[in-house]
Amino acid sequence: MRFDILTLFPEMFTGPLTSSIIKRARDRGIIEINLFNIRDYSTNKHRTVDDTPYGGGAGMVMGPEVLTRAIESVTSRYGSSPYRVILMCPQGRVFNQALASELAGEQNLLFVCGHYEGIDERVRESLVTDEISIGDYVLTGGELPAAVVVDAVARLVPGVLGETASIVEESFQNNLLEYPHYTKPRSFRGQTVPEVLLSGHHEEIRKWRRRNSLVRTLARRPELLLRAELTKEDKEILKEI
Ligand code: 4GN
Repeated sequence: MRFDILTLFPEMFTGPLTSSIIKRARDRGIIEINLFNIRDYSTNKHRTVDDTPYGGGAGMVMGPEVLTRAIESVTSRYGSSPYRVILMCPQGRVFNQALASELAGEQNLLFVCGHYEGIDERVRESLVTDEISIGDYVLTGGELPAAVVVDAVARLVPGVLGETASIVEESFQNNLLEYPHYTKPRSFRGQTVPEVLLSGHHEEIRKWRRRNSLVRTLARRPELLLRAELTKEDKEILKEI
């Protein structure tokens, strides 16, 4: 799967996209990530990419010529393969695990990271296919949101994660929060590991984990339970709590 990113600050991606699991996946050729500097598509002598807004007001707007040239240059680079052109912006569809799975089914994603007050509306209308927000807050640019989406989507690409880690995924996709985890030592500063986890009784452990997932979800994110697939046993547990 290929991720292309249009940005004014490619260096903002170096940390998150050259470390850990994403680095390994890139090195192995499972995913490809390319960064393009929007400024390279400017044709004027100061290489500017923004201009004052029609109608007046504070701030600057990223103009349509440079952005259009940048987007079309990237989407035509690899023949005519279909592209989702994703603009990261606070007005977009709120990102979640379901949208991550949807995007993981694509071959090519192009992320456009906006700056200043925003981008010219005509680029949105003609070239952007998706507007995505990572949550209800405003950042200085779309770079950190794009890195978040790339990471969440990349880890769903087959081969990027090992098998054990993918279980975490299933758990969230079923709209339940994870149960608590423990490792050695058995006792740490007076806090002990729940006895059942040391017992070796697989069925008891499974029940304890399920119960704790349900308790946690009910306490912290009750709205998720409405979308979770619950067994009769789960419903009994919830009633009891
Ligand atoms: C996306 C972009 C927040 C998000 C952004 C978000 C850059 N802030 N919640 N900032 O996903 C105006 C034009 C703000 C660019 C945009």
